[in-house]
Amino acid sequence: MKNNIGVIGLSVMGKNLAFNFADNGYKVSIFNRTIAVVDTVKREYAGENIYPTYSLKEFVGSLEKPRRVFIMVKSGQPVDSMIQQLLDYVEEGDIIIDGGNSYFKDTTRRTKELSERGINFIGAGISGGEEGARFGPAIMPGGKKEAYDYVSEMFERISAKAYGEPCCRYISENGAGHYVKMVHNGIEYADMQLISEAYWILKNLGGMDNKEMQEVFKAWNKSELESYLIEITSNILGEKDGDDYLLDKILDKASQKGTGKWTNLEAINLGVDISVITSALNARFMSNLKDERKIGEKLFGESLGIYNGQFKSIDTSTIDRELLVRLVKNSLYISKIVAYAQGFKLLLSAQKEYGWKLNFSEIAKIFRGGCIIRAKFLNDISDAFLKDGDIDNLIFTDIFSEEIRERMDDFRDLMSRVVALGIPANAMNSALGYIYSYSNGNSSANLIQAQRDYFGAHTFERIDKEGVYHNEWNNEN
Ligand code: NBP
Repeated sequence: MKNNIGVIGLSVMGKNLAFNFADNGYKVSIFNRTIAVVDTVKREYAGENIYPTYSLKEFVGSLEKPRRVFIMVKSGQPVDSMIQQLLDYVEEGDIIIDGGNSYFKDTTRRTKELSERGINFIGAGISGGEEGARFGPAIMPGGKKEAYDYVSEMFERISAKAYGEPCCRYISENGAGHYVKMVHNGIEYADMQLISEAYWILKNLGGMDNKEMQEVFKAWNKSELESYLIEITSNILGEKDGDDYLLDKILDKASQKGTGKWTNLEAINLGVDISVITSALNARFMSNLKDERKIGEKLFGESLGIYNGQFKSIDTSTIDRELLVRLVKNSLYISKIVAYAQGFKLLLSAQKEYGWKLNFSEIAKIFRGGCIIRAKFLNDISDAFLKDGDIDNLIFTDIFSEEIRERMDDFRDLMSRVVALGIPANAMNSALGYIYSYSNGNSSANLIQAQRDYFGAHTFERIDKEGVYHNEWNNEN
């Protein structure tokens, strides 16, 4: 009897996905470029459904038709190389799935190239890291719907479940699945940055210690902010290293693997404002300039009352902590709404640009389990898109416009305090600026248009009459 699916690439993700398929009753062939890994992985699995193979020919030959080949190798050239080698063995109608973090344009190209040979290709964004792969990831599959139908049952079975539903839904054609995963990662950057800004404000403006902040985060995790990232933050705040807190000993330089960069470059390409996500990426860049920040502190810190990284000008004993916690909570929640709204806005533009048909309500549902950004309020996002499917922006929906209006005074109050005191909270400030920009039908862009016409005769439209105009500007004014 042949096996149901084959997994190539047995590093962290591939190995755990293979085990997950096996746990769910599927017979899984496994293969890896470095052959020695195959037996090591086989030995790691206690059950029976894992079948080692030692050549691609043996691997492909071991699969039932149409064959399902799941590639989980390093993204980029290794994926192309593996597909190229597989072409010697796979046949028309077989399905190749790339579950890595591939760039969506590569996925679109691969889909086209393989479809010309009669091979089905599915680009599946997979989220949840090692734990997710092993016990239930969120899966965002893109490609031909008919091809997805061959794997849908298996994918849904191995995926995370949230509120009884699988965190796996067909996304749309070609690179759409990897695109949604890319936007997910951008939102993840924003979510993490916003939480770290909330922590920084509570610590420096509120003078709260880690234990006190842990209690705050615990309480928030029972509110509309309930989410995986809030939960782990509360655990992190309580983690001890000897007599001290481990968090206080961790160097403040944030790393990245570059997935947030793609989201930002794509937003620039499509002309979409994702300022909160961009601020989060910038904050990671800035965090790495530790030595330069120390130089800056010597030059500018004194005027803000900052000495040795401490805000000496802030008298935390006079702060109403209960009020502060409320202000930070409401600011964090609005900022979070804006970050997700910006991510979905990018998806909205992408759907027009690339001809996809995206179901935003269903995408929000996928994110509810398995993913790093899993959060209770994704239920509201899903409902909001279900109710207002054609809305231009998530912040315009009844649910979220109301949530924002209710909290806006607190958000403005907090941001005015942190700006005055010199506490950097650039992602939150970007969220506030985004709402401000949306809060006024008028803007200063009339002056931009005048300047462009002045130096480049780029023309402008008028508000008092139709048409396109150029003015002979008077240099002597
Ligand atoms: P890695 O991204 O570290 O890739 C290692 C695997 O790729 C090994 O099996 C390796 O084989 C294979 N490989 C390489 Br490298 N070059 C190859 C080539 N030219 N031909 C064939 N195989 C090649 O593994 P990972 O961390 O498991 O991630 C797999 C994919 O999943 C990546 O795209 C990653 O971005 C994505 N992802 C990872 C996570 C996570 O938390 N790690 C989460 C979500 C998505 P070898 O053993 O012979 O070197």
